[in-house]
Amino acid sequence: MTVQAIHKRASLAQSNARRDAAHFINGTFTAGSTNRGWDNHCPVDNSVIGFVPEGGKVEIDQAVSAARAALEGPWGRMSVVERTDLLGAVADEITRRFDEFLEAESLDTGKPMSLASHIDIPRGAANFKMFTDIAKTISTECFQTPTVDGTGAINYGVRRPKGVIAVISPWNLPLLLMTWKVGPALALGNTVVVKPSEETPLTATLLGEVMNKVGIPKGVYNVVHGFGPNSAGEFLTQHPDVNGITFTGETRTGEAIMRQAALGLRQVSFELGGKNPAIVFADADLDKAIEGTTRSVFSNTGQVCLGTERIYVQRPIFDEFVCRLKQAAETLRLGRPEDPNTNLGPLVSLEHREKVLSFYRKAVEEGATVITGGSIPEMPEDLAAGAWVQPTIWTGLPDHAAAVNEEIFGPCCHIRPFDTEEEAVSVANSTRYGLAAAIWTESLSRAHRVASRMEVGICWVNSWFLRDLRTAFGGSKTSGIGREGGVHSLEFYTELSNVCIKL
Ligand code: NAD
Ligand code: 6OD
Repeated sequence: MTVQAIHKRASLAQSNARRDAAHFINGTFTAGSTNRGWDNHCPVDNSVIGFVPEGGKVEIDQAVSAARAALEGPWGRMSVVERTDLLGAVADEITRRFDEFLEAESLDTGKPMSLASHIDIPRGAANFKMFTDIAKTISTECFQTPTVDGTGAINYGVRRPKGVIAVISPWNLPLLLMTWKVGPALALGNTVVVKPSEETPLTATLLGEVMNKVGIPKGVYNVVHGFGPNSAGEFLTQHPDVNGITFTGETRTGEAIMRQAALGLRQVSFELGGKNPAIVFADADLDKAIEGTTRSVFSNTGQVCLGTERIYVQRPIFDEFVCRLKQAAETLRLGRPEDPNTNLGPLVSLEHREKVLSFYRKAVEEGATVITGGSIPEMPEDLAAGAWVQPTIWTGLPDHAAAVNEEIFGPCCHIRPFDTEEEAVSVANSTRYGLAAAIWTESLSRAHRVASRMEVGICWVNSWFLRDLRTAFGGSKTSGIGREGGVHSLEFYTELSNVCIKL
């Protein structure tokens, strides 16, 4: 969809169609049996956009049984070519229904359509396409083994699907992050039960229609809505017939899920929180550093796990950097998702805004100088009830301040000067998180040197969120367990067995 087409669209608020969500179990949409659920609010204006049923133990049992049966039925018997052809069709169908996915994602999250149409929805399709290519080219190791009788043996590896995979996904990039798990899981022959975030149920539900349309067998892709503790999330991750749990979300939730996964010793793959640094050296191309850092701090209203919340700038360019990032932040336009001039949507919910604002208050209590922002912006009357917050920049906080150490997940950052490369590396690495970092320098030697010392899963140099889906993706320290992406996804989504044949 072009930006012009987006511009012509009727405003989301004017489209009164309700978007009720439903569970998708064994190829059928259902409201389930609990008679419980919640209203789904659009964070743009807090309007109710539909109802979401809450799944309980019954729905989780049904979904896991359907996933198990599909594994042992037609899906399990398909050749890799048949399977990946179907998943290629899923990608094509997402692209064909691009506008519906775009509208659903914007309704749930409030994010600008210009952003979702470049990132979220195309990646939803690409996540299926890329892993179909990987699945078709899997190779395993082979050894010729000497034996005492001289005849020898051959050892070779066989990869089998892991089984029924529980996918627990967050709200910030709902379709992108859910398909980032579902794509490889299905391409490698598994079946899935997805528990999307309670904040963003719509695109996971819509994907059920796509699965049926292209002929994915019943039970391969299941969705059960609900919350985490004592709800669908906990019931799913504790279910004894789930073979693996892949989760993206907060580190603390990861700890809870790990305890749940310990029952029956199920394997986990975790992509968790971050408190990502950017280091800007005095030799950086400042135009590029400002452009890239504006994106890495404020994109998706700061709700990107890879986003920058700490910026370290070498002293000679510190004042100029602060001044120029302030200017960039103040030119961002908050507004409706369908307005092509909007760069910044609301936060995902009023509840999340309260968390972000609590950090805004705390930063001031801890001694921050507020360079820009710091509170709730004035919005037109029709948007005033939405979860809007000002893009915010601080300086002057001590290294131990909460706003410098805890993940805020909002459009905000702290900028601190440094003098030497050694100091920059040390402060950048000084948190319990280790997800991503960005380095801005024109020195190739420095780029290599510093990148190799960053305690993170991904380090960008002179860029940010430049993704090649074949590369390893994940976090170190408390930012994750395991790596996914490209062939690395084989580690979690398949079981590797060794066959030893005596000749
Ligand atoms: P969250 O941890 O609150 O929720 C994520 C999912 O877990 C939701 O579906 C939720 O219902 C479910 N859940 C919560 N408690 C559960 C439990 N006890 N058992 C089972 N499921 C449970 O995260 P969020 O607020 O939706 O997302 C924001 C967080 O996600 C941030 O911390 C962000 O950094 C992180 N994140 C990380 C990555 C990454 O790749 N590392 C990507 C995106 C988001
Ligand atoms: O690009 C990806 O594959 C990915 N998992 C991005 C995560 C972004 C976090 O918000």
